[in-house]
Amino acid sequence: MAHNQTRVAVTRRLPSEIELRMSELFDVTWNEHDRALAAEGLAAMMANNDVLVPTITDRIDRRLIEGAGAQLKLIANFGNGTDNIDIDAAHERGIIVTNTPSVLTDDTADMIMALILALPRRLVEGDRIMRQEGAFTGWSPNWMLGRRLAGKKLGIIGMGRIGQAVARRARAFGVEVFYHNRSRLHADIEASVDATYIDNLDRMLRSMDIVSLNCPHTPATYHLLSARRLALLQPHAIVVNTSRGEVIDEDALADQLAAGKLGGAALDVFEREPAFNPRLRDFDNVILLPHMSSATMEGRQGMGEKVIINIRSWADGHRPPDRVLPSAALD
Ligand code: 8YV
Repeated sequence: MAHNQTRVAVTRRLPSEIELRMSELFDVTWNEHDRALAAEGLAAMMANNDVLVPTITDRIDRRLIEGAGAQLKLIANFGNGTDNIDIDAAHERGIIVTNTPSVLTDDTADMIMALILALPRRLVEGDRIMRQEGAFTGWSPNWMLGRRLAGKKLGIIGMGRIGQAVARRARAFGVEVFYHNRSRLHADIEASVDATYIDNLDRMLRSMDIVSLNCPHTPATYHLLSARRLALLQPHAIVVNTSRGEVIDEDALADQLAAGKLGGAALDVFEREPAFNPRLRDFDNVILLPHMSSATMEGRQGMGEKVIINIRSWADGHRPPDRVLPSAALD
């Protein structure tokens, strides 16, 4: 199929350079209003386009996939995680699904490191104080004491690209790194990230000062940090979640914080996004971010370029480079 005959529907506005290039290459339908589409809007886009470019705000479930026009052959997700798409249903219908890996690894790892620094050093709390007229009355020895990072133990859950990038950064700050993963890393990679594998998640949780969630959301990782597991953490431990809200039982986390049994939490993702448990606003030892860990101009540009490359390869009759297979969706 000639590229400019490929009909592509894009569910959200993208960086302008990417939109321009896509308009040159393909016959594109845009969502001009840039508001998340309801199921009917998505169904309309899937009824007569060859390619759908969704984002995390679009739930492409089995019903939508089964109701799609026969011409829909590619779902080129603008995003790394694909838990918004029913990969099995797409596979059964012969629809290829692709994602945008690697281009947001460094940005996400930088944000995780920023949160690992910000929470124990009370960065956001300090800023909040300065914005309140008269709240800062002058220095004193016991003012705003936090906790030192060097020498602490970080437990990374999910040691893929992002987990490894976090490990490298944390080592530079003198942090001892441990990880839990479905399978142990190859010895060379493990040595290069200087991290110790712990096969039993419960055992790892009991001894960490910081826990970072870097695994995808799958049926196997839903509520991986359950009430029972959160209770295994040390009372000073902090939890950083930039993966998916569903990986933590958010209500149990709020209970644990309210009971003073946790050192704190830094959350960029939420179980019922964009909604979240409002009790989380009450705690000074919680940092809340609006799903922005990968939000850099360079990252979004890279994601857009990946989407274009995936569509072009498919339109040329090649296998798109970033295919997501049903088995990989369970990783
Ligand atoms: C993206 C993300 O911005 O790529 C991911 O998996 O979580 C985000 O950082 C979002 O998914 C875009 O669709």
